[in-house]
Amino acid sequence: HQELERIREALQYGELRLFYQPKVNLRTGQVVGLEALIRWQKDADTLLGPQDFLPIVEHSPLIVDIGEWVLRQAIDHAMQWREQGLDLIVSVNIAARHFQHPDFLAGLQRVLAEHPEMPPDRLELEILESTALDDVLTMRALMAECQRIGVRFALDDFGTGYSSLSYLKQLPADTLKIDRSFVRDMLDDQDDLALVEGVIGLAATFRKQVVAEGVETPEHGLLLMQLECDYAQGFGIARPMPAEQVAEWISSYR
Ligand code: G
Ligand code: G
Ligand code: NA
Repeated sequence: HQELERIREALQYGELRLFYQPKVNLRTGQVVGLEALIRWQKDADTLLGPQDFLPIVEHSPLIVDIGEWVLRQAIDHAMQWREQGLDLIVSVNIAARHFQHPDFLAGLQRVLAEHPEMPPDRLELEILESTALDDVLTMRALMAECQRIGVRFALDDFGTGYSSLSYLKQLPADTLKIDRSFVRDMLDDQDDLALVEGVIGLAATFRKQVVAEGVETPEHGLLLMQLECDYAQGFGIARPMPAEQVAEWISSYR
């Protein structure tokens, strides 16, 4: 497939880049971490988002190569920020096919071994709630093996899958990320508000941290604070930015 070959070249020629979106603690206002978001700089004026090219590679082995590149690049950036005195958790989105690949754990260990100064607990892997529910027993075992080396897990787009309470109890996730569609509409829609409140309550019950995604306005932030949500991420705080802008953005925040 020609498109797939073109994306393989993009990886080889260094056209893939990571942008980062900050995550802030709603109680302290501190920047606690960043989510790595992949982009394809196809030419000087064309920056493609993940939805423009990841679906093409999602079912090909190339997703594993891209996934390992993302992990390595994100850890490189995290190390650069650490050298500047910034202790941040870097979150990386992991595709289902990459996570379920038999070599995932070995690949993760290899990347971490290349960076012995990187504390594994400063790396968080985001997997979709729907992926985690695919085969709960297998996923639980995979997550537990990764946690044994110290990395954290977040369940992404939480609320869009069908997590039963018993599944949630079985999955060793550290963090729930409330899907941005619920956060976006919670000010106008009682059902979405109830869902946001419900996920925050679930997180408290299961002693997990909770992040609201898609926080676009101060009103969203204020309500989330009142609901005692731990963390927020969204355009209202910052848009995803190139790695080179992160340190300066953090120093000017607040
Ligand atoms: O950055 P943007 O909002 O366009 O991202 C859209 C979706 O693509 C998000 O749901 C995000 O989880 C996913 N995504 C972004 N970067 C990566 C990545 O490096 N790997 C994988 N597998 N998914 C990503
Ligand atoms: O959960 P997921 O990894 O899909 O979320 C990351 C994606 O969401 C990125 O593509 C990012 O650009 C997008 N995003 C981040 N904050 C906001 C926001 O406040 N509003 C909207 N509409 N999209 C956002
Ligand atoms: Na994500």
